[in-house]
Amino acid sequence: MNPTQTLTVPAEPYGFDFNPATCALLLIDMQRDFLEPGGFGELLGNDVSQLRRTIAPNQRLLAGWRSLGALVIHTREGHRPDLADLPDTKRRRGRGARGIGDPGPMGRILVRGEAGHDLIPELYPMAGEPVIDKPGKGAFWATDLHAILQNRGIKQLIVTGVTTEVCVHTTVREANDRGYDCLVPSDCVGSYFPEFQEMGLRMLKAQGGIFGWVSDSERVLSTLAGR
Ligand code: C5J
Repeated sequence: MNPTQTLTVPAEPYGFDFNPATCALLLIDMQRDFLEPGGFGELLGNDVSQLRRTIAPNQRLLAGWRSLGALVIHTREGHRPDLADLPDTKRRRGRGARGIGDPGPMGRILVRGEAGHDLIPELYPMAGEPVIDKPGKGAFWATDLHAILQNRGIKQLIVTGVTTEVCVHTTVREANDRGYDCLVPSDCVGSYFPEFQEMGLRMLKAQGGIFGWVSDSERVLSTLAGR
């Protein structure tokens, strides 16, 4: 990687200038319980195909990013097995028959170490790629993500994953307040709800990019290929 090379990805509301040496690809919560048929997400009545359409674009983007030798970071939402890091408010929220820590289709729901908590095999981390275990929706809250990014000299993030309006949005907002520029490729983020997908993306880039930029995986990969 050329540490001085600035690339520009066509994006909305305007081109996103970045340098892969100081930009990380951050994949949010591509976990089996959210994406796989038979997981917790589907048990709640959600249509997992809305999230699964993000797998192939993420695979292509991840392969392109890895080929540069640029930083890749993965996150997982979940809790300690004793649930000591689970706020009572989050445990009670939803009033569903089954909640966090209860037995689910792929082990205890959103508990670290359980099968459903793991990342999907299609996007599994490679050796050396940090995996951030986060108890909240945002990837900065109660994690060492900011320290890792600072230590690596990262100034910008390409944020992908699920779900658009929850953990992706919360993370982009947290990143924005900490001084990172964020680009979100629209085909690499997914929501169970099409209307939230659309509005979530519109909110990110509104008002001149109030939280960041929106593009897509093809435009990012074409920019990398033409460098
Ligand atoms: C994520 C959620 N990852 N929707 N979690 O967005 O609860």
